[in-house]
Amino acid sequence: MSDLQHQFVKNILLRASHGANEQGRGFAPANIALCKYWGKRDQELNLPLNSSISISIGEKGTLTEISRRSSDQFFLNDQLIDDSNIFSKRLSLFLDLFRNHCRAPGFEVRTFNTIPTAAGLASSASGYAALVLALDDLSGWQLDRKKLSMLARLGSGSATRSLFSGFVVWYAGIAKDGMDSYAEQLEINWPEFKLGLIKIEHNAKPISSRIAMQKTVETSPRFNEWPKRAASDFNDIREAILEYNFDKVGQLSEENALEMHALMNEAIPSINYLLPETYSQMKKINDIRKNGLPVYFTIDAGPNIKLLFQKKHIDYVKDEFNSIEIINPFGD
Ligand code: 2P0
Repeated sequence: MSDLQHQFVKNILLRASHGANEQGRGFAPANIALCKYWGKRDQELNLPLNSSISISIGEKGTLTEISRRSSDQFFLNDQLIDDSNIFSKRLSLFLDLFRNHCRAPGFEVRTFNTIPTAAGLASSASGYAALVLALDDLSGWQLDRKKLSMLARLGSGSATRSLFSGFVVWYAGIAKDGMDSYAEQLEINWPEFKLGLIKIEHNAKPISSRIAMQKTVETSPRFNEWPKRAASDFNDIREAILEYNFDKVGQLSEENALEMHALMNEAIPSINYLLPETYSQMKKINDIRKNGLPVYFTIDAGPNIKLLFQKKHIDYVKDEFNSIEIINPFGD
């Protein structure tokens, strides 16, 4: 990891408390962006070009336990991960930032994903968020969630938002040192707001989201339009959430996702995560809406669809989408 990243961590930990537990534990939920993060203004500090908004998915996420060891050992759902694995390498590099601060040459990290494997949800967001919570517990730093969100950001941008439940905003910030780019929760309780995961069968991702994001920034001819568009979506979606305006949240979120995918398609070479089945489900959702039922979708860097709907329509949604997995971000 770079000097810049080490300095950033040092700044965050400057006034942290010090304790030492045998083991640290943390849980963080996965999150789904309604206003997408797509593009970085700084790759080392993972600073985004635009602010984003997400919804955390309740109890589905990652639980992580961490202990000090002489060298690194990582387990995923009780399976030892080979240290040549890309997941291990990225984790080791991230932990390099904390070895001195935690007085540990190595760490044993045990990660358990409670995200349904069939849901096709990325686990890096909840993974890095749970990890910084576990590190904080191990070392007794007692950092607030805002600071922890900034540490998680160094692992993965979307992890910034996984330190909170419910609706979460991640401010892009403008400072070069990244100290104004953090997440916070919107004080909203909206049990009517439901999500449904529609899994589309597929093999491996054609390209990682990190690379796809960068390629879009570098080669998509219209990418210069995105920061302004995303800034306006961010304000409008946040306002719609604060007004509990479901249709506005749904409409704007769907359009925001479609624009992100359009920009990826226009990259050179073109990037397309969507499969024929994704398009037919999108059409189905559109048709249902034309018939008067307010259902919307969002899609991330993969072919799966996340349906946005209201509790009062749950029976209809379950009938229409047989294998849908219902998520209750605010409980039942
Ligand atoms: C998001 N995605 O806002 C967007 C929408 C995917 C589509 O953030 O390079 O794994 O680690 O900061 O967070 C996925 O990208 O990228 C992502 P890095 P990340 O959720």
